[in-house]
Amino acid sequence: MSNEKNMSKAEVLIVMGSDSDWPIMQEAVRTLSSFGVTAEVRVLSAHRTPDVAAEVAATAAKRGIKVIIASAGMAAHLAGVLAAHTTLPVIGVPQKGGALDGLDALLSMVQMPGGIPVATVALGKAGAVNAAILAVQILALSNPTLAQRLVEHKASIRKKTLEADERVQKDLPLT
Ligand code: RP5
Repeated sequence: MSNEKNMSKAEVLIVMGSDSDWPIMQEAVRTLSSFGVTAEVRVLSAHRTPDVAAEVAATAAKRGIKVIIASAGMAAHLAGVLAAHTTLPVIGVPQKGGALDGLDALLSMVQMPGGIPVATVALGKAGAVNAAILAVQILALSNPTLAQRLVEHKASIRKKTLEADERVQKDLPLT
């Protein structure tokens, strides 16, 4: 199912292999949104809907998409298949779950053969957030407003970490 209201101005396409990946991938949508970046979101599978996945990847650039984020679990071929059908950068988010709890997805995604890269990030929620930030970093190469928001984002993480350090110092020495 496509979300047509988001498709016209979306610069990032998020594809997931199943709607069971959606709770984690919502973190990517939220993170993009915090930078003011709109995403087109699709559930497409390298195995269950291979024809649609290939078509969506092959036509993404023409629709104005600049970065693709692909997430899947188990034998996670989705990011690689999308990358095979586009010259856009593809960021892969491996999902936890299954008998191997994500190790299968991580290796399936990260071990691409030479020539077809997938920029694979961490498993799960951290990966969904980092995929979104990496997508913003790519868009920011030609968008000074986004570049400035990334500077502010880094400053805010720095501030929060320094505050956490201060809180821990107040707890010491432990009795
Ligand atoms: C993958 O298989 C999906 O990306 C999901 O992470 C996993 C399980 O899918 P469901 O069986 O929950 O639909 O293709």
